[in-house]
Amino acid sequence: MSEETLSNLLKEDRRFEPPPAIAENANLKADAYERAAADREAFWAEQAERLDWDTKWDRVLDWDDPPFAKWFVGGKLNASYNCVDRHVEAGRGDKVALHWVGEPVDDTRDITYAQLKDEVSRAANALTELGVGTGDRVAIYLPMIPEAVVAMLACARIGAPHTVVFGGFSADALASRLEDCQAKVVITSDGGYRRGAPSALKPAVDEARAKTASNGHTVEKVLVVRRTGQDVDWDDDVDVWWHDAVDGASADHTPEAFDSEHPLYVMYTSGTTGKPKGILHTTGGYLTGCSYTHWGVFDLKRDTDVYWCSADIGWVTGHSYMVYGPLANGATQVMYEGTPDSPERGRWWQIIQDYGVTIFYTAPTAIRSFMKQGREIPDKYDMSSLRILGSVGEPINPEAYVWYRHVIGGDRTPVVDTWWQTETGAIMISPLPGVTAGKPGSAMTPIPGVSAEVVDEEGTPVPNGSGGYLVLTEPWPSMLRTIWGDDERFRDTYWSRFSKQGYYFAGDGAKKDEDGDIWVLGRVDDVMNVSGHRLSTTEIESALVSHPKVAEAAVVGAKDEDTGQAVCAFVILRDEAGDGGEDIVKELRQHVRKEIGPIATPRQIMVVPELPKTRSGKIMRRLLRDVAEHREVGDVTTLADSSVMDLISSGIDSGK
Ligand code: 6R9
Repeated sequence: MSEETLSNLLKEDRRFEPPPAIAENANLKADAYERAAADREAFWAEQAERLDWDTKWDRVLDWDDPPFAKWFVGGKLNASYNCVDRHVEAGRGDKVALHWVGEPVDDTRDITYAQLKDEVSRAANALTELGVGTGDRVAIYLPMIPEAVVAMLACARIGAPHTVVFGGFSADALASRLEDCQAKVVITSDGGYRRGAPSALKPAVDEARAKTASNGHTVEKVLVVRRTGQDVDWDDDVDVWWHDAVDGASADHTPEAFDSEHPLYVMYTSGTTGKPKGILHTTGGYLTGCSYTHWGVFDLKRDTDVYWCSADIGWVTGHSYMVYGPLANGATQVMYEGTPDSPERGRWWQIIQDYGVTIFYTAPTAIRSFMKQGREIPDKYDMSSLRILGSVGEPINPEAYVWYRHVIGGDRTPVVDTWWQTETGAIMISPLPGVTAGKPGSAMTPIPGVSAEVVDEEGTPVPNGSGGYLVLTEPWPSMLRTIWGDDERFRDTYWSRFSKQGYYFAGDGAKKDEDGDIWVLGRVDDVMNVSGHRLSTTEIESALVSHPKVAEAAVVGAKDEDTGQAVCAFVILRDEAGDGGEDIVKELRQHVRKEIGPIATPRQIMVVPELPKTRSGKIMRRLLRDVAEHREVGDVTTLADSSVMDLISSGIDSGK
């Protein structure tokens, strides 16, 4: 990667020291880095002790047959027992596990650990009754209701790997996942609430089931939660109401201890290109990674913190940081069913105020949309309970970071910009709230126990101040074990690029600044080559977002006869900027020119009302590239809102 890359971002010189109160009492202090570096396996073994093991392991890591790792070999445990029962046995049964907030205002439930244990046990008994055995796959297609958590833990309890499919995915997307992992049972609901109105889910399951049947795969049972009360088609041979099967089941269930390497779940990555990959996570290492990072990176104080992760359960963040991490740690957390702006734009801040949330974890895309609405909205709420803020999913623009810290965190709160992936299972690169002086826009350094590098084409570490490919150089407990049913693709995708060194290739570009801190630039396929210069989409997006009229920006490289690729930008303006004025495009081109240099000047800037995003908030640049290169827009099935592309295309056609 050329030296010009990211010089703009690296000009960032704001630093935020950890607040003394957090630094003094931090769960992870600076010495953890040294201890982990001195003996990595001993450090991870120490973290695994956070869990309750039925049988202790006799070997920490088996890396005899890379890239197929085995962690805590010979150990046995039950993930559901670790997330639920052990807290009840320790006398904390009355502690709230979930403050569940429904989409309709005042539809709330507080669920204690004791209640959760009973419900998970009933569901485990019900699943067994329906014929689900150890190793059978169960698909979960539910809205953000407590039954989603219960279903996951019930599967884990009986050793049936779950695959949670995001409720916004289409019947086709569901069908391909059901087939790929040969799911025996699907757990769904009649529907869910979205922006005040019920929306159906069960019909998509019916359709997906018909589709898989025509391809020779049989889903045996569908367990249906009644959420909205809307009418559903019913097949007596297959469909079973949750309240019939679960409510009457016994709340006694003895969890069986499974091998540390027993499959826990398969999570399909949203896949910006190609067929979705079923990422396999197993039990002992994964739970160790989630528990350790949730405790260390968020500095969780079990008895006083109220934690809230806004991610959907159908995304890996919902798995690691709403279910397995926080529950293994006995945390009290908020779970919210709805969207941030329904029924009004302050809904999230209202929830933070009402529940006294102390740790809040969300995505840059959400932060930027709040920036766009203006600080008057959050300013109406008392959010003084917050002490730590987290960000995940994409690089956070320095402006968004500073706004988040300032407006939401009242300038008290460290912001942890956490880099990780579905594949890594848990946070890999992040500041530590009690140790690191945060730099807006940088994910900083690998956490203790993790070993990352930025390397060049040959796999050699680049010097400080240079860019390259982000790799993980040592195995870690929560690493993916394979791609479900496709070991070859697993090797090819992640381990062949730097096979000589045995590095895991994350698919992201990154840069080390002069201090050696890591700036993640985004997917390598989002890196453009303009006249032989490598330019990062993130760099130009950050420049655009630093303009006072711009709320959000997406940049793609479009084929160009002269320069190879040319920069095309799509921008959403801030509400107060109106239509931006006649010269808005010129003004923005000049701004980028000034911020980064002539080479980065966009050939084309399109002012648009929305950007196409996946449910996890990632901008689908592939679709924008189609628009920029005047092609027919490709597959939009993984978009959160598929009408967005029509909006964009029609705005452009009409010359706006
Ligand atoms: C957890 C999650 C993984 C990809 C990853 C990278 C991007 C995630 C980031 C980040 C910069 C961060 N990403 N966190 N980029 N800074 N803090 O998002 O998993 O959906 O698998 O996406 O997201 O490009 O490779 P997943």
